[in-house]
Amino acid sequence: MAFRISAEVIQSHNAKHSAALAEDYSALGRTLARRGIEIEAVVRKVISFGVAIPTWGVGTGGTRFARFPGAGEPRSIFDKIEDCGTIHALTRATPTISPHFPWDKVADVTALREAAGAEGLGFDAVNSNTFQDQAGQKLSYKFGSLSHTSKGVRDQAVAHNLECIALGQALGSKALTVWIADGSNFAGQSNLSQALDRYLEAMAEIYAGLPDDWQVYLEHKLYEPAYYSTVIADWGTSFAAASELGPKAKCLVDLGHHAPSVNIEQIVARLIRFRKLAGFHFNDSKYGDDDLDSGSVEPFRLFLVFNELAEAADRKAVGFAPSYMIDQSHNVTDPIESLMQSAVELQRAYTQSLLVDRAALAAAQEANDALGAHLELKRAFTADVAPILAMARQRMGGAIDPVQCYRASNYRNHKTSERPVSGVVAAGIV
Ligand code: PSV
Ligand code: MN
Repeated sequence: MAFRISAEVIQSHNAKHSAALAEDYSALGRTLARRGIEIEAVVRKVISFGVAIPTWGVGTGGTRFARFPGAGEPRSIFDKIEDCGTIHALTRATPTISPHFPWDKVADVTALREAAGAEGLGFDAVNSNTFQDQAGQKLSYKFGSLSHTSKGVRDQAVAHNLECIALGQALGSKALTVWIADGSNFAGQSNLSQALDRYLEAMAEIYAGLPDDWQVYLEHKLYEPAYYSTVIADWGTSFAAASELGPKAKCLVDLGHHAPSVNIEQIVARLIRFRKLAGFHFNDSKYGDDDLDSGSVEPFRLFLVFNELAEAADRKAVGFAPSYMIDQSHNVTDPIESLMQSAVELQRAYTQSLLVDRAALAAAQEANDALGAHLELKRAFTADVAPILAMARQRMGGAIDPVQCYRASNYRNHKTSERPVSGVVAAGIV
């Protein structure tokens, strides 16, 4: 019988913290009430906030230099689902998972759906992978996939994406995320125009295979593994491609996929304006696509992104329904702890964005009161909303302090004995 962190364990953890939480919560409630904010309304919104866990995130990631696996790592998609279930049980903020094919491919897709269902999890966007060659694969992606010069390779990549849609349908997913590693490493290596033409032609075939109620998310990335040019390098190319493909194609923003110092929140605002914001791959970074834990380096930038989202939600922007997913590489931490904390950080930024006084901000902006407008944002960002997050978790049956409860449960030690090292661990961050 697989070890689980039971509801009783979570409840006895909460019992130790609930009195202090009640005190902090009512103090915060009074502070917010003075600002005209009803704390209960905020908690209700936090309860409805969810972010998808990437199945590849629960295994230890790595760099191209090394991977240092931890004990008790998931050995299969079923182990991964179990870990995702644990994350959700403790945080109550991660009700869906985002699978990656063929990493997560199994013969019996129904078993996968049932395993997730048993953990109370649904499926968010499915991700295709044409950035690696798989065992037994006929043609290589070494020089690209959807934009490859060879029609045979492009056809193979299209077929894989169509298969991902079919798998996703069986799982109850409603979107396909396409990130390609296509690009070039030498000036002159690739015809920049033709590579995009070929990508668009191949993507049109994938688009044609989308069920009526599906969307395709185009994920751009500035560099890596191609270091001179990337076919879908930026949000501009992504936006143009999504526009040409049609209304079911939208642009996914992975926070790490931009040039340093790029104003990501402004990109988000633009995509909302043009009804092309698909959603996010959340992570944080200092230098590039570092894939660090969400909110761990630049929480203010994360807040500014959520501020744009809250503003759009507030004015009921047409076509605004972004998907929230995490995409991180956990190299030196227990991935479960990192993912729980990341979900909490995302909830925190979301909650802070709800505290912005939109009318006061608009008035300051209209009056060209630059500092006054900025202070409206800072007031919301500097609020300690931890009691709101903890209260939301407690009400949903989660842990007041997820990491503390997880550590006390010895989950990882239990999994270490249950999951003897097989030599195969499917992680994989590119
Ligand atoms: C590429 O860097 C990326 O962000 C894409 O979303 C991939 O699917 C994911 O990382 C995992 O390699
Ligand atoms: Mn990503």
